[in-house]
Amino acid sequence: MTNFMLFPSLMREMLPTDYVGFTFFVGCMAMMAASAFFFLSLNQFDKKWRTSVLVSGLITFIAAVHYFYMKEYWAEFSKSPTFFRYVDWILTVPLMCVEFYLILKVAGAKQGLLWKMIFLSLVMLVTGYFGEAVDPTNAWIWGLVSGIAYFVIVYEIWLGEASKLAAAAGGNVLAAHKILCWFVLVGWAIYPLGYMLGTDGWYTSILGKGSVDVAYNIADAINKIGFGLVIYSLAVKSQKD
Ligand SMILES: *C/C=C(C)/C=C/C=C(C)/C=C/C1=C(C)CCCC1(C)C
Repeated sequence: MTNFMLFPSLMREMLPTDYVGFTFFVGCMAMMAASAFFFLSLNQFDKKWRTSVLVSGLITFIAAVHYFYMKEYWAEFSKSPTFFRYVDWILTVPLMCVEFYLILKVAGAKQGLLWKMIFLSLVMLVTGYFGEAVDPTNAWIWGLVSGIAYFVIVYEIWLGEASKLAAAAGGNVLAAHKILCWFVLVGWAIYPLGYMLGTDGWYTSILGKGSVDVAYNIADAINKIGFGLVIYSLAVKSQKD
């Protein structure tokens, strides 16, 4: 029989100690609020910046919908919604690459840079999914490959072509690019940490086990909403001068 129960979270008591469930709920509300904020602000921007702010809103909106499903999945099964998690990332991380590309376009960024970043992020995420969901006995190997792709992304934006374009653009774009670089270096580093807390590997004896979902939920809130706000304030500043 088909299960028509849309809101498992309403069918049972939420325990005050359910920190994972709590962060799923708060994450869902925060993503919805951020999306409303970005979408409703669109009218104040001219064409050049509207697309960037629109993409910020799409990122948090896609996440809001996935968080809605993830919080219900958690309420129903008390298991990590790994599938929804990675579908969300596969859609939103390439959109973050689009954001980098859009703000660097003023300095002459080529589409090749965009595809390179998207390719690297897909390698990072697909190998991560294999480590968590398909072949967890080799989690550390998949995590290592994923981590290498992550470092190439970090290199590309901090020292590679993207950083040179940002330097050439100067001004507000350079300042915003720098902040986004810190998001990728520090904010994104929470994800591999969460991965190591949630999978078994040589690192388990050092780190122990923890809630992969709490780590991912905190990281998503910082990275998706914070990243979007950096773009938003870049658009506000650039419009003034
Ligand atoms: C909005 C979602 C974002 C910004 C997700 C980012 C995800 C990562 C940077 C994930 C990275 C991983 C590694 C570097 C190694 C272990 C496997 C992953 C996929 C968790």
